[in-house]
Amino acid sequence: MYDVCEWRHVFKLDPNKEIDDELLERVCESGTDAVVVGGSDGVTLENVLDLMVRIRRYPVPCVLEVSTVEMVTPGFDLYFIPTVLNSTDSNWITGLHFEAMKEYGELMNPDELIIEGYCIANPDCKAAKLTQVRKAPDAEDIAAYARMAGHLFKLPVFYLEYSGAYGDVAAAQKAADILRNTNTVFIYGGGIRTAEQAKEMGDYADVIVVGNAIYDFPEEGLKTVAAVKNRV
Ligand code: 1GP
Repeated sequence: MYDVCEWRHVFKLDPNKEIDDELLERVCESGTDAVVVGGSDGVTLENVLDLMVRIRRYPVPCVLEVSTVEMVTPGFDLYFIPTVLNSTDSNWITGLHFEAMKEYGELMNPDELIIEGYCIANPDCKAAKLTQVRKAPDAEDIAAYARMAGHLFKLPVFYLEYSGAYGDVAAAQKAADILRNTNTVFIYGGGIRTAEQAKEMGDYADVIVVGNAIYDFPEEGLKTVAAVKNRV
């Protein structure tokens, strides 16, 4: 069983985006700790399966981040299940989770399921629109959500999500301070394009997520692995 507590870096690939075999090989063999398959729109069982089979050629751990019940399929090492702590729509907090457990709960291996307490901090991103996050949480709000995840609900993961935009480093530092002596892994994602940004956020987050950069700036994106994994 893979231990997310030991991870420092993951790439998140969108099943709704094209990636050629050569770049996929470089991603999977980059030394990253895992490849997460996930996206906010255009995600189908077909494109999830297609990407999973291609990633499976490599020994890197392969994770499905579930955003719809329809995309769930066996074959991944782990399943990350977001619960959006700052959503205004209860479907994204517990509603879809209830439906999934009712329909598929008996078939799921609880050891492979990891709930992620999401705080979506970029209200302009697709995930924010989908989950009805209506305002940007400020640094104090983010600190409170980190406390909810780490101290109150004691979730395995707190995910500070700025998808598409580089986030507030001071807010990440504060979240890291709050989560330091908890069992909650602090994941940061959003707008990391360069090794410098990876290192900056990686100084605070336990794990950084790199998504769009792999498609838009692959050479820079690939350098983010060494930036956090080779930290002394
Ligand atoms: C998205 O947090 C990830 O869910 C990564 O964000 O695509 O901006 O790197 P980017």
